[in-house]
Amino acid sequence: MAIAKPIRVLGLVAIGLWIFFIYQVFGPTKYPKGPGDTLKNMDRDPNLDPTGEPEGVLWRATDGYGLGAEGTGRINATLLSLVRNNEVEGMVQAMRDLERTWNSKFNYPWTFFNDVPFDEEFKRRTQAETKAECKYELIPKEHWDIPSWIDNELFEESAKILQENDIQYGAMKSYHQMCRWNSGLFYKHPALANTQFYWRVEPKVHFFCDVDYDVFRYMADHNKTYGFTINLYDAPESIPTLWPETTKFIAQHPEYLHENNAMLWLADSERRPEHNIKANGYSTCHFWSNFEIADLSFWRSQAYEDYFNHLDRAGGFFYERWGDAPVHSIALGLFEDSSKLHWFRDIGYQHIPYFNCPNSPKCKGCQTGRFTDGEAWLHKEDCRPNWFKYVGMG
Ligand SMILES: Nc1nc2c(ncn2[C@@H]2O[C@H](COP(=O)(O)OP(=O)(O)OP(=O)(O)O)[C@@H](O)[C@H]2O)c(=O)[nH]1
Ligand SMILES: [Mg+2]
Repeated sequence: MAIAKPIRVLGLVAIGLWIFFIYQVFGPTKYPKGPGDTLKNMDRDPNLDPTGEPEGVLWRATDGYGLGAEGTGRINATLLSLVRNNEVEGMVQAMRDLERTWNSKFNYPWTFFNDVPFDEEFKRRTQAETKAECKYELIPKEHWDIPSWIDNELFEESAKILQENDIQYGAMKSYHQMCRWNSGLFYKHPALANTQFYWRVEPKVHFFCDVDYDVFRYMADHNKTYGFTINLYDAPESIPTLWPETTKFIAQHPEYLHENNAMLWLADSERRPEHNIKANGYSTCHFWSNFEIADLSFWRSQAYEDYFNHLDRAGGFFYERWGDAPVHSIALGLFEDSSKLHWFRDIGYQHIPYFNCPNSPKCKGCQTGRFTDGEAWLHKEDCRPNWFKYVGMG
């Protein structure tokens, strides 16, 4: 029996609507888009503007930075690296860059940390790169070991989920240990007991610009707590419960919130709304901590100690892949005066695949304003525009 045409059309429309309905309910989740989700809306890089030195009195190489007793200008600070013996090549390269552009003028000591003893080759080759003193420190077992309350089976299960979500190094135990140590343990090492400031350096990073003042003195004289170069979005799948744990902590300790905090920066949901939704309220914007110049007193404060212990007990360093970058950044954004956080726009820097490239005749080998030499979509990971929006260029 032939079906009349209008009935056939109606039938087809009904089937189409049904498929559309099923897709809406069971299809991929749709997220709102924000300005940071498209490459069209990338902001002009402020690094294109000429970059000078920071304002104010600066300490120069002529102000007492000779070796040993001649180094009266130096303050209590060190260059600091957590590194493996087999990364000696990359370490030597990073040291060579930083010694050439900065430390050969100021002679700050280097302190190297490792979870196993450094071998003779590592010591010999790194010491050969600097006139300054090098110290080689073993991390105490109790600082590096996976804490007793972490369940190995649950870790293995969680690692599978991280891998399914393409979270880099998600299944690598030592990577989780490294992130935890960098978050809440490095500053407890006895070798740093009398140290106030550090500059963290990773193997294989590059420094491009001559810096002619003592950056540690700059931090001390200008009352800065933390200095950064690059600001990035994190993979929300690596930290789904970091913000919920943080809000629980704040509810228990409202007294730790600084009155001039950067909460608006942390909680932004405009630029990349999807990140905020997936990270349950955190924009995922963080200071990229493979570079950090900071005052250890902040990590040693009661607020940070309590915050780290809370996070550590929650287990996310192992069951998720909480990095020291978001952990440090959230703590700074909540407990510190945001005017004490400084963008070192004048320090040309690269850790693959991102750069901080100032516009200055002091820089070589770094294309002014270049953010990445990788795929174009990587530009979306730049969240400096948010920092500038909520806090300023400080
Ligand atoms: N001693 C030691 N150092 C480690 C270990 N895992 C990582 N590190 C160091 O910790 C720092 C961060 O590790 P990376 O492997 O560079 O991590 P990442 O920067 O997130 O990843 P990449 O993009 O591969 O550089 C580097 O300085 C490493 O040398 C470890 O198991 N032992
Ligand atoms: Mg690295």
